[in-house]
Amino acid sequence: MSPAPSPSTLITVAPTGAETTKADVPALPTTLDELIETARRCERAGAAMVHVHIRDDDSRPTLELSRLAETVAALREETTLIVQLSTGGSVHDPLEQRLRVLEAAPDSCSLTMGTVNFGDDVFTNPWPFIVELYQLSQQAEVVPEFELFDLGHVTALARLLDAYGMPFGGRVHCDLVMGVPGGMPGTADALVAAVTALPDAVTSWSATGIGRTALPVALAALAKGGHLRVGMEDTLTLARGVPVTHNVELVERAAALAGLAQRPAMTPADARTLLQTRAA
Ligand code: KMH
Ligand code: ZN
Repeated sequence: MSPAPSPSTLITVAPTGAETTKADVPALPTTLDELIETARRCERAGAAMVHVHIRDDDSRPTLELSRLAETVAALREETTLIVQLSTGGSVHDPLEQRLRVLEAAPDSCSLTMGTVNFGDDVFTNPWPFIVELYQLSQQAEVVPEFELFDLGHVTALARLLDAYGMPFGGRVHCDLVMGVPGGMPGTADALVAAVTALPDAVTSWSATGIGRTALPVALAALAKGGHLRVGMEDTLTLARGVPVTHNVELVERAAALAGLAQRPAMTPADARTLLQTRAA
């Protein structure tokens, strides 16, 4: 069962990710200054939440806690966006470090509902890790966004909620991550199948399509009443041979599509109400 369509669209921007190198894509925001500049522009263009991966001084993915805390503080200072830290990190990050991300006190955290092949790598999310991370999020009053890369992850979400109760805030928000080589395809058919299978407890969902599945997934999500996640973590071209030069281009396109669907971009304040994040 899917929740009723909301009258406006939550746009999440995922500006950096952990997979693309700065050397390959210089437009990727990897420093704190670049991230803040990106977040501010994306907020003005219609984003309400930012999904954050950070990099070290050599632009390599890191989960260093002091840097994460500094990033959360800077984003809070400079924007009103909901700050969501990735607990997925990179495929090379140890589970113990991924569990500690919540110590940086974000508003929200990603929480992937199962292991998935990830191109040539494996994105590891064993059940005991999922349970521990979920319970930590409940204790820390951090709202999880359940990342669903495959139909089996939808079933795992139902199992988690049945066994361990509702998230902090009492809402259940998830994100369909589609088109990862190894996960569900980025097609309208797959999106409908996943949305139809969502547990009744789900109160809102978004979708993101990797690479060239970005547009079909966004259009299908809007048609089904869902929200959108866009950004250079997921998509590096606007069209064949047309590189994204700034994350704001993807947010502007998402906001335009949401407007056409007559479900305009949601403000960060409305998104906080939707997700019931902890009061500042
Ligand atoms: N970088 C991927 C291995 C998340 O942020 O939680 C995992 C990922 C999901 O990006
Ligand atoms: Zn991520």
